[in-house]
Amino acid sequence: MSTAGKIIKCKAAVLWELKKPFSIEEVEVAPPKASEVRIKMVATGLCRTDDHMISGQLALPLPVILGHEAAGIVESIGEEVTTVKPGDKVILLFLPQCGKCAVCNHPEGNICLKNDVIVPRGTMQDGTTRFTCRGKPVYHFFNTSSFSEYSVVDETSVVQIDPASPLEKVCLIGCAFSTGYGSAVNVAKKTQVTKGSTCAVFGLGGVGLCVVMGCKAAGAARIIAVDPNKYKFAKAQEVGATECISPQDFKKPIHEVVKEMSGGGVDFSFEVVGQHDTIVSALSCCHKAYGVSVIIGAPPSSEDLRIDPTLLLTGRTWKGAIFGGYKGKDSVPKLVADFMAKKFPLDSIITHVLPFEKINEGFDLLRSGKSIRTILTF
Ligand code: COD
Ligand code: ZN
Ligand code: ZN
Repeated sequence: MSTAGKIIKCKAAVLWELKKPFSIEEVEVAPPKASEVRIKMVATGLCRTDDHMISGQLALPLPVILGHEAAGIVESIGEEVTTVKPGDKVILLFLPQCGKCAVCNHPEGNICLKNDVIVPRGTMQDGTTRFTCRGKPVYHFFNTSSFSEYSVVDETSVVQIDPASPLEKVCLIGCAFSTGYGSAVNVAKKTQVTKGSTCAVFGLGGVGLCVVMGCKAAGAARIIAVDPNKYKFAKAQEVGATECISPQDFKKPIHEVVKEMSGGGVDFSFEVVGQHDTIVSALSCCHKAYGVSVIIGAPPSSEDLRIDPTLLLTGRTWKGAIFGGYKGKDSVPKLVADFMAKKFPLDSIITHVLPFEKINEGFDLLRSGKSIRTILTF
């Protein structure tokens, strides 16, 4: 019996309070409105950004259904939707591409003005939610909310992909892969990692390892990987790091160590931790005359960062990127095609696969540093 046009009752992981475990609840998921799409979730990754939301590091309305790195199958669509249809395999886009705003119409940049990432409202474009639990509205997250068996997203936040693709792997193209890899190969054409260059990557989580992959794909000769958790080193080497160092093994500041290792500073550095000290270390360790440093992590929203302007005055370039600078609707299907053509691996960063109900266990693994990416399957 078709569920189109009807409320679907299903299981979702609801966050009622900050710093508390998710509670698996029955939720009601309303049918999609005119420009919306309801998706049956198949697989979702657990990203540190979800954890930042649980800890309150980034502000968000509650109760909420988190999750932003996911793939699924379209269950039903609103009457104005033209780019996906029921039965399509899709990836959810936490950065939408409306195709109409100033950013979407500019060749550079991907922060579509319809995004719900920079200052999350937790609602659909019309200001309402499609989730209800125990009679209360539940907020959306990044317009994706993949920690639910069904979710409703705007058409701009979903894209069709190759029907042959394995959703339990390509869900990573919904965040970790694109965010990391794109930061190396895509963030501003002029400063793309160049052949033979030396790179430094701070933070070897799921996203940082994909930065390493991107540096390697772009032809970097040396990739210096930095993380205090040495368990991450084997994976980093597997995906292309040439040297792995822990800040805890040195008395002097880590940026000095990296500068010495690279004969005066690296060509490109990447911050994939989300802390002020590592943002400054990454900037400081790139070459003072021509180094480029890319911020990928976001520190707590309420804190400003102070730096010595001389760091930039001498010629460094300082950049940032969300989702690797990719415009999602245009790029994600191509990245999936590249994965299907075996141009990059995703298996290397998947350390755990768990059923959806074990979501709290999955986050415990992430917090204890024992996992890289855990995939939840529905
Ligand atoms: N130096 C080097 N590495 C460190 C340090 C340090 N001082 N401290 C911790 N680390 C390492 C950890 O050991 C860990 O291996 C790694 O940093 C971080 O990895 P994860 O698995 O916790 O995180 P990821 O890879 O899932 O995500 C990293 C982000 C930086 C993307 C995330 O934390 C973040 O800041 N997100 C906000 C930005 C955003 O919203 N992006 C869009 C969606 S992801
Ligand atoms: Zn993410
Ligand atoms: Zn737009």
